Amino acid sequence: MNREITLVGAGLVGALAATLLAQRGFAVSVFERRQDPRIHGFLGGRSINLALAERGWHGLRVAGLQDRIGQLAVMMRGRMVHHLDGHTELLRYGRDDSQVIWSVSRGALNMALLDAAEAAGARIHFGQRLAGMDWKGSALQFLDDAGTPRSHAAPVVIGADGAGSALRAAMTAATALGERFEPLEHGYKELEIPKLSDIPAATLPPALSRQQERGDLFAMEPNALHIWPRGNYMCIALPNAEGSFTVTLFLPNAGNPGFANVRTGADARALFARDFADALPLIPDLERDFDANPTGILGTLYLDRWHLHGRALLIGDAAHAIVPFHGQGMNCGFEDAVELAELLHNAANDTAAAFAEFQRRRKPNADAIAAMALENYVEMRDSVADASFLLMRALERQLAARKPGRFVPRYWMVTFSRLPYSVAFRRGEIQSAILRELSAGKTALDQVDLAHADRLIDERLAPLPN
Ligand code: FAD
Ligand code: E1W
Repeated sequence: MNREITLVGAGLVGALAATLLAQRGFAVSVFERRQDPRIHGFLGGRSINLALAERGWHGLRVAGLQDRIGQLAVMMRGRMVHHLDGHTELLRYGRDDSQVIWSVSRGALNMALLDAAEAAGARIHFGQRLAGMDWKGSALQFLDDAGTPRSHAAPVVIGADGAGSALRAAMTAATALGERFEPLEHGYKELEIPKLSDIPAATLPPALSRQQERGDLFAMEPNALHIWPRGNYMCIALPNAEGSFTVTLFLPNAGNPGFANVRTGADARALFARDFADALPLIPDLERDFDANPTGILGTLYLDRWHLHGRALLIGDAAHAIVPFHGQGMNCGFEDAVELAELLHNAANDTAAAFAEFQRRRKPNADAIAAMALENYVEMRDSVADASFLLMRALERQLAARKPGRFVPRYWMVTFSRLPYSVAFRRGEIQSAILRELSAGKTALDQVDLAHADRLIDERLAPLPN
């Protein structure tokens, strides 16, 4: 088969795929729109972070990057819920510290992946934006920042160029892909809580002033994902290794509060003073960040097909962008990269078959995590939830302890395992039905018939593989 592969996009997924393919002997060329972040900096120096979970770690492990990224990652044991009255509670994600997630810098992770791709032999061309593809001549057309065109012969091309994929547009021009984008009615804005020593002392509450004098690095608990759930909207904050937190405000686009009404930094300050009062003194540059940073849009991208015969394939967000509320977009894209490298490595000379098989294996999983990510937004925002919801959560933990490997909370299957997302989704539905049945009409855990629970679980849920 043709051992030459061209990738478009050297973001998280493209750089990992380039690494894995180059490590398997492919001659890999990568074209990336941005300049090399190792020379020019990343995203104007804004520190944005992501939650890395087991699926993502697996990809990094296969690429040989676990130790390097492990140095940079901050453990998050659970969600720290900030209630409206200012009190906080830590809700553990897993059973113990063996089940946690990690906050990593997007820029540092991307740069480590670029190093790994080049070390494995991939050639990365920066400042090259895909503008189109001549399918008859098998030539990709790129433009640099000065508008100078460049043509690159590419019999096989992989698009890892993100949600707004230019390769997807070029493929669509040749064959309809059945594309559908479902926008979410909510957007987001990124803000920053600096490391404690960088917050002006005058604005700090007394307890934090004392911690600042003591030389503490972080202004809040570092080993948690902080959440301010407020019903129809929320804030989250993830820690950065150097002591800051990246805050993301999620708001509806319309209504109140909504981005159509919260338009300026001053509007945002008023919203924070009312709804996120404990966070406000920690965000000294609120107005500046709010005015300077773009309002991000969110949604889910569905395609009927991800590939054009053996010629082109989409992976990562280019194929299946999802809403961020499960923290799985990159994790899912890393699974794509691992699966693709394996399939191409084992495909004797039939790229078309490998691409078709990739879609057959990955599409049901992409659809499942897309659905679960949407569901999680609702759960996140009202985690001040009602009594019946809390009873079901408590019961879920009890059943997980009673029936390990059989009743496994959906969040655990998604986050701490590599079970296919489609399996997590299906078993999650069965488990929800069991929880509803067992808790109907009950107000406390000790009223639940556990013998009945055992029977339902044994009947409806086969044991999971190891
Ligand atoms: P991208 O990261 O978008 O990379 C695409 C690359 O292609 C970029 O480098 C871009 O410059 C390049 N490119 C684009 N167009 C062209 C072109 N025409 N020519 C050449 N190059 C081009 N996921 C998680 O797992 N955990 C999280 O906690 C998490 N949090 C998130 C929070 C928010 C607010 C959002 C919006 C997303 C979050 N995600 C998270 C999802 C995650 O960001 C994406 O799934 C991930 O970045 C997808 O990687 P990618 O490489 O496919 O695309
Ligand atoms: C995680 C952006 C982002 C990333 C995440 C998560 C959330 C909410 C968001 C889901 C979660 C890690 N989540 N957290 N607590 N309950 N569910 O687990 O990545 Cl908004």
